Amino acid sequence: MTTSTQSSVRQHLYPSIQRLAALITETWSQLLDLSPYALPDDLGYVEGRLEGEKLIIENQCFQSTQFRKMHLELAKVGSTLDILHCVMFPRPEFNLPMFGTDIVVGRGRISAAIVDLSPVTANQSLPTGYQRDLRSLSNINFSQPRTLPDWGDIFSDFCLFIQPNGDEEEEQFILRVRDFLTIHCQRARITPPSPECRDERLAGQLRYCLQQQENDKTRRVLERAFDSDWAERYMTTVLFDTPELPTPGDPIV
Ligand code: BLA
Repeated sequence: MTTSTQSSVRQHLYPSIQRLAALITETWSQLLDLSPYALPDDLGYVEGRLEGEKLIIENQCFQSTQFRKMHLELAKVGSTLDILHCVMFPRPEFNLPMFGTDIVVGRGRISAAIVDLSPVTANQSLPTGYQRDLRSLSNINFSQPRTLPDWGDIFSDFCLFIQPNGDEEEEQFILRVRDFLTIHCQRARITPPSPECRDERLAGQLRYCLQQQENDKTRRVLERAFDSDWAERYMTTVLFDTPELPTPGDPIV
């Protein structure tokens, strides 16, 4: 399978978004056993209009042994807004956190850049191996940290949320996402299934998705380009669909 097809939207996006998108799909295909994940038929590639400007959304979606769904979304709103959104939903049989990253570019510069490995256990802490790996990363000081909104208490203590200041900080952010993603894929490969805690992890994933659905800024962009029913359906079926019980055909253990 190929993950490198140049999409129509991709080459028109802000350069750091293009770079991070390529890095994510390369890392996935190098470190995980990818197979396709089907999105609802009409939601893979979508176009809407936002106050006269065209909104184009392009989705790439995979699954693997450890992940139910790995989603990379690239969106362009006319010439005003470029967005990269990525979430990896683990199969709940594995003791793995949620990986999430989002870059929002407005008026030619990044306004929000966030990356996290977010816990889904009842005690809301990351597995000890993750904590060790994340703690061993070098310290980077970004000049403009941002404050998380109230719903952001799903994120871990390692969450990085900034407005990068200049090319150098954008590059540092991309390298930090690469660090988080590499740690995640490598940990996932050596994590054996432990099905006894799956319900607890499912509850944690559900909480993560419900709180992400509270992000009014995302919802508003989608509502203006489409309508509120469409935005609701998109947020609950594509961006943050709540996990289901596995069916007998699922490729696990
Ligand atoms: C912020 N997300 C935003 C903003 C916009 C979007 C316009 C405001 C930018 C700013 O505050 O500077 C829009 N993001 C979108 C849209 C999509 C998207 C339309 O992904 C998809 C179609 N958001 C995520 C993920 C995380 C996330 C995975 O999708 C984190 C892992 C976080 N986005 C996030 C946070 C904010 C944000 C924390 C700031 C919210 C706030 O300050 O209230």
